[in-house]
Amino acid sequence: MLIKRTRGWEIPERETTPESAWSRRGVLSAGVAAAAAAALPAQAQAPTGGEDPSASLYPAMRNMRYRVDRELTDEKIATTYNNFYEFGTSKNIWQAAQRLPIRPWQVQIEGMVEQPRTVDIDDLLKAMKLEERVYRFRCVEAWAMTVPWTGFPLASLVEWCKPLSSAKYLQMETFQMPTVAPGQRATWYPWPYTEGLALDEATNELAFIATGIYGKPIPRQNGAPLRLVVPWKYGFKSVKSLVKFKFTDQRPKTFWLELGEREYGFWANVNPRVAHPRWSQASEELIGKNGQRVPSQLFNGYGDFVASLYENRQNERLWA
Ligand SMILES: Nc1nc2c(c(=O)[nH]1)N[C@H]1C(S)=C(S)[C@@H](COP(=O)(O)O)O[C@H]1N2
Ligand SMILES: [Mo]
Repeated sequence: MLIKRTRGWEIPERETTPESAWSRRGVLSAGVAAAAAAALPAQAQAPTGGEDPSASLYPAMRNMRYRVDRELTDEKIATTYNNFYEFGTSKNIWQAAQRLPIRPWQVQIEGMVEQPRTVDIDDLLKAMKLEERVYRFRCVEAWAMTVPWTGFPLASLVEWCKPLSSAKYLQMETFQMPTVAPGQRATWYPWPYTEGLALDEATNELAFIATGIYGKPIPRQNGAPLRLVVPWKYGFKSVKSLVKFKFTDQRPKTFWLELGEREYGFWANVNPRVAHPRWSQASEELIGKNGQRVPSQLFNGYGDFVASLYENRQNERLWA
């Protein structure tokens, strides 16, 4: 079927489906919603991993500015088909990931900021306004999902961190716990998993920190308790289980770039016309849809939001 591409903000609000999130958070009073959540403890929890002290923050209201012309991936598939090398190189790491302790969880803010600080995840969650966004997600391995993320714009976190005007990049780091994460005992990988964005990318409205998916706290296998989501870039940029945000004027080294400069660059924007050295990026498999493949899109379909970031970077290797 041919679908006319409509920019998210061109769709009038009244045409959009009133999601359960709207009624549950918007129409019910906070007290009633809290009581309802208390009556349904099983539903309020992540599918795996048990109690989460932030469970009552979910679901958050969906932001209808970000729309996709695809069905959501089944929650079961999005939470059992994962890339998380800290727990193994297969897609089937969700059980191994349950060993990750996600409380207490401290996040360090360092580098070129007015005041370096350490913040507890639950204090950070209180400081940020949560919303839900449905984004396409495109792995460099040519598979794709459509996930309802809950969290906050990375721009809000950047603002909260008060970077100095000299800062040009934001480096983000995953935990390092080789006793918990068997993959980190493989010493040939450059642990901890590190990623980075230029600061104008980090403050682009699409760049998101996810703390939940499918209206619940994010499960460990998907990057609890907080992970990056940059939907116009290949999935490996969307670094999981973050413990550090560092503002710097140096382009950060990144995990995949250190492993293979030829295959994985810093910018890693989706481009169907630029093949990976070992496979085509022209199309992608929709995970959980019986092997269905669809054409891939420049910037994963988000060019209206992000293409301008790269107009003055044409001399860079922008794709993969
Ligand atoms: N720390 C860490 N973050 C990571 C990865 C990883 O191995 N470790 N894999 C990346 C890759 S390649 C992809 S495709 C996505 C997968 O996210 P998902 O499992 O939630 O779909 O996470 C990214 N973030
Ligand atoms: Mo990926």
